[in-house]
Amino acid sequence: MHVVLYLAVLPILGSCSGVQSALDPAGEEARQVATLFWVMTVGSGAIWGIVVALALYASRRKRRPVSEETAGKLIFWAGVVFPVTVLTALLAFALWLMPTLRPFAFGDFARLRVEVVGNQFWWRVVYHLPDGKRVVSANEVRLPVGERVEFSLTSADMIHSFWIPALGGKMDLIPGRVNRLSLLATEAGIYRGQCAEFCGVAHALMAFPVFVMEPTDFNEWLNARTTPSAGVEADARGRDLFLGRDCGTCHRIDGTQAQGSSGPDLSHIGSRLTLGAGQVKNDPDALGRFIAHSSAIKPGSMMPAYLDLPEDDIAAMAFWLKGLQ
Ligand code: HEC
Ligand SMILES: [Cu+2]
Repeated sequence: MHVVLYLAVLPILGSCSGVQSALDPAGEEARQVATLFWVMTVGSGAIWGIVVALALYASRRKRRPVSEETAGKLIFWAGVVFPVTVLTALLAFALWLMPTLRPFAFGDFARLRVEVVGNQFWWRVVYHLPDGKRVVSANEVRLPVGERVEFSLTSADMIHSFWIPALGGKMDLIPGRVNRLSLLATEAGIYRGQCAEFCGVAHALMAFPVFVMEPTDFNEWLNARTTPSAGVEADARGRDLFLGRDCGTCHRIDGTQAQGSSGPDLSHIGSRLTLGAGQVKNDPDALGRFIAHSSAIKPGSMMPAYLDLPEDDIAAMAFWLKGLQ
């Protein structure tokens, strides 16, 4: 019996920690959500325990009729005063937690604005620096630890939802509208975000890694992305193949004539952790497989297959792309 119970709670406990857990907060907003969760859980558990204990007591004690006056008092205190007090206190507590979850006075304290555009089934991520420069990336989010960051969220097609459970609550990305979210990451590390609104077949496969970095590392990373990757000039064959096909109609690579925007920006693709919005580890082999037939890795992917390309052409392209660090 104990073994069965243990096995039953394991998966539940397993989700309490890890890279995508709201109960393992690594940010200011997520910590507040977790606090609210624990207060609600412990509070409702305690009330449930008291009610069950009273019910057991009432069903076991010797039956004696209760006077009308006692019954009236019981209903007044336990049925009216108690719930009203508890619910009012909980509401006040939840409202008190809310203002910091809501976007207000962004300009005052957010140095960095990150624009996220949801696409079927990937994320465009644009960093707007204080000096007006823009850095375009995709499918991963990098943030400095200890600094408040403003997100502006919108969508190119369906309603998506931007959610990094370890850092804060979720917020919808709605076509034609910009939603704002403010997050303060407090612990460096690698976390995971996920689309949290059904947006089509590959909705569940629309994730992204989140890197919370030391501010100096973050600035270094960002600066390196304001210029084309050093790898752009390397390996003429892979580069010629990429530019010779139609890849550039959908993808942009800084420093080349590939300037498409209906697919993820590939300017520094080689340095990204994953491919296909968090689906597979980014290595030359996976890159080749993704180029040849992305929907074999990610069913529903909106990128056409290139099954006609010879294997060594694909390998050359993958090699060149991996070099775009
Ligand atoms: C019709 C537009 C289109 C064309 C043409 C196209 N792609 Fe894509 N590509 C996409 C889309 C859309 C995605 C995102 C797929 C997803 O993850 O859902 C993508 C994803 C990728 C990725 C993974 C990027 C990431 O961050 O995960 C690579 C690499 C890639 N394409 C390479 C190529 C190459 C090489 C070619 C040419 C041989 C090419 N693509 C042609 C639309 C296109
Ligand atoms: Cu989505």
